[in-house]
Amino acid sequence: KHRQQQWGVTAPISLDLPREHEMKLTEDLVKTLHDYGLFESEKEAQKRITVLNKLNFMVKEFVYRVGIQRNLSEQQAKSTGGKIFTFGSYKLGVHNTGADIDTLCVVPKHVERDDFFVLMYAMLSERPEVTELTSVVDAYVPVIKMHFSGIPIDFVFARLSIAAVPDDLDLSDNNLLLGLDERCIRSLNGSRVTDEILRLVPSVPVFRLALRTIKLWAKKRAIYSNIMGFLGGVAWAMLVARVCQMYPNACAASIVSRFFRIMYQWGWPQPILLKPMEEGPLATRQWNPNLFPADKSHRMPIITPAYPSMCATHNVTDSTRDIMLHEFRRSGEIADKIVIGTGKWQDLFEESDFFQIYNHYLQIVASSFSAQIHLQWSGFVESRLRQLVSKLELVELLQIAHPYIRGIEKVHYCFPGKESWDAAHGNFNIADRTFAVDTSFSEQDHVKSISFLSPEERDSLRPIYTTTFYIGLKVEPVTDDSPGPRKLNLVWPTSEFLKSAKMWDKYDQSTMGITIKNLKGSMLPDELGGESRQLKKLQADKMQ
Ligand code: 3AT
Ligand code: MN
Ligand code: MN
Repeated sequence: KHRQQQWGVTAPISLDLPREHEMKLTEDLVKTLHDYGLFESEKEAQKRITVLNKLNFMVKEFVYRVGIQRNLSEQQAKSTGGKIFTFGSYKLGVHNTGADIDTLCVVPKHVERDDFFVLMYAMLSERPEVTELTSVVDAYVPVIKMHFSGIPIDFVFARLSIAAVPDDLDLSDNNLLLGLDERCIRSLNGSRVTDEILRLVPSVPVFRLALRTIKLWAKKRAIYSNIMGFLGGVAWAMLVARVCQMYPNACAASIVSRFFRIMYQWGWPQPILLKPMEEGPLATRQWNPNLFPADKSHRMPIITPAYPSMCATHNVTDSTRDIMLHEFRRSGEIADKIVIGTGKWQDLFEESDFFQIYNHYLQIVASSFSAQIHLQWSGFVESRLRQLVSKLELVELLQIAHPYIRGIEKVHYCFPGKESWDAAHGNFNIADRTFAVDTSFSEQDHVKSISFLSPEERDSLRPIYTTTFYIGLKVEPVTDDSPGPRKLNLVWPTSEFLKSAKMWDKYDQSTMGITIKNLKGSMLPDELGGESRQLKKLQADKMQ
């Protein structure tokens, strides 16, 4: 039976039901995703449910205890409720094994934000199941982070202006947002957006399978990262949801195979909307390119469906858009081959060759003298890289500035003095005392393994933490119109970037460092491809 309803802002492109070979392709796709180890075990799934039940119970206890503190009667305090909601990949039903559960704590008006970060935090710290408990109170969306029975949890908070939070509370009512703190609105909207996406797709199981595929693809192709100017989880979810709306009866294989061409041919910067934008009760502004110049500058606007609607992709730059369009086109061709049977799903998940394709890279190293400082400092530098990319885009003859989606984290054990200073400035030739940062290894394990030094020498070693980011530089090809030498002038963007990084209010030059170098591709560290590039070149030379 055909679904007659219109999903989204236009009529569907096709109401066709899946053909037999499309069903077969979908089966193959499921098998392939299993081969990549994407799905969690039944046991882990069960554990997540247990953990969420415990958290929900703790939230009620928390609301009750604050109620008693605020002089509510026993009876009143008990009846004020409180509950948790989930959002993110777990709620969408597309989480991989080991993924976090993004969890929202919703409380009635007598509970303050501080109570969450003090009393709830204390209650969690008393639980034997809770490890790695930290809080980030001053973030854009403040959060308590922890592992609960080994499951990573991001715990955010929203206080409503109602006296009680009943178990059947529905967060979709826009009026719930009235009179709330900005941070509470942002926290609520994580959950409201996820709920809306699920409500706006014709078939949730088809959507889930297609989204799992696209997420794996985007990670392999190194274009999954909101912070670096590509798309994050929510934006990819909205793109897949939009294609599902266009083909309400299609199976996952057909959604995936059409996804790439639709996104390549989309008339960007025309926005992707899952439904018409709503008017609402708040004074907060919504995305509107006709009113706000900043919104007009969005290159690939993808608009969240819950009021107040925002653009989830304001970080996209000219370079990252071009890179994504290139990937859409490339993968569209691969998908065609899969559909006609001359390719296989694995071809879609080929690793990005970022470290092979550019002749020049910028290497940005953030360093610190302690792990704790480094977490903040490298996070800050990472959040600033987009600004560097935007400035690079203005350099003459530079066509694309391509940021790699991840920083590479290392710890170096150095002798104090010159060696330490060098390391802090991005010069390490101490490979045998350098380690990739890995949570299963402690500093003690590292130092112990440096067995070629005497115990006294080992005692004097000091760790230097580094995170190294890369930006690939594509120079305009030589043409008749623009012949001649290609010399890029990167002085202005790089010096501006260093200056602005050092303007950070917590910057301290005695414990933190930052450097930028321009590297030839062949000079990349071996583990990133320097070696294989040299091999390739040797082979090429021999052939001639
Ligand atoms: P994973 O399966 O966890 O990798 P996910 O889509 O659940 O994928 P996250 O857990 O990172 O991704 O994020 C879930 C949601 O939390 C997405 C967004 O609504 C919100 N969120 C994440 N990071 C930030 C941030 N830095 N600022 C504001 N909101 C954020
Ligand atoms: Mn998550
Ligand atoms: Mn998270």
